[in-house]
Amino acid sequence: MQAMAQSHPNIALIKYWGKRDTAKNLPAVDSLSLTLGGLWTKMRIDLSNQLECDELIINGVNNESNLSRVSQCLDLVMGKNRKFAKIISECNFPISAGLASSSSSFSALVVAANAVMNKKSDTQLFASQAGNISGSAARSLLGGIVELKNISNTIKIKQLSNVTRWPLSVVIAITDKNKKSISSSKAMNLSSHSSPFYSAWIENQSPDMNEARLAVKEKDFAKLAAVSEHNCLKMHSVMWTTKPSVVYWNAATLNCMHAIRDLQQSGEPVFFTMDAGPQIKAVCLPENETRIIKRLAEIDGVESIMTSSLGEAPTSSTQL
Ligand code: 2P0
Repeated sequence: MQAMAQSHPNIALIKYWGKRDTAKNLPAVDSLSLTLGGLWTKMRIDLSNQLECDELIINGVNNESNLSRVSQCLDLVMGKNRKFAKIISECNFPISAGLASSSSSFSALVVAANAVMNKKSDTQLFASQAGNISGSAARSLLGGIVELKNISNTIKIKQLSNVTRWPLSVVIAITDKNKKSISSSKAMNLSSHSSPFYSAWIENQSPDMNEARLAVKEKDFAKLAAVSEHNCLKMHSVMWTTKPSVVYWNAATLNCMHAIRDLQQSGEPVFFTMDAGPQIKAVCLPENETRIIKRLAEIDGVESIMTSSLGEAPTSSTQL
């Protein structure tokens, strides 16, 4: 039996940083994200009686370092008595570099694993399974603009806007394709124990969520820009004040931020966000995308540019 799934990564505008339950991987705060249609992960699962263990191949290369997390995800969805699987993953963007590859990878894996078991599609269940392995992956189960809420001992996801209601573009300036120095999981765990700003971060998330939700409802770009940049810089302040400090930015990241601020000064509707990595994402309106690409491409240290409109929920197919 074989199943394939394709899923898009998402970037949070109102971020998740820290867990309220590490065993269940439950986030400490609610979050809000954009699903990125231009970026994708394709995941194929082949179940076989011939295999003696799981095998993982990412972009054509055997991958040992992510195998245990992938096997853990398959155990969660399929049960521990499952057959071993060959998992073949393909991604059209750099992985483990702050471009949310775990969100597209684990959402695709959960969808493919359920498909290979012939399980009926269940977005909330799939989101909680994906979230159990990677907090951000839960949000990739829906397209457009997505909210993740903490509900008692689980999470719920909700689409706030579909891909056509409020089309937004994301211009991604890649400033370093290398693997990040510390994983998000490890870094956020350190932050929760050592940053003096961590408690303030948790306490102030709810007003940011309310503001962003309202901005999406009203399609108010300036409102979404202001709260998103504020929330992003607040998360990075928590990272910077972690012991030892977690600094994902490089010089080009900062230069891109200044360039985006200059564009804002000249009246351009654009704003920045950065995750656990040095890449900068500029959110803008589709009609202005070309100008933003041109400006960011001129900056020293920008290695390449990717662009994305909003993307849809994952898709899957099976084969005997
Ligand atoms: C987010 N990030 O909301 C935030 C912003 C990175 C910075 O969710 O520990 O790799 O596996 O649940 O899913 C990092 O994502 O973290 C993350 P884990 P994950 O997108």
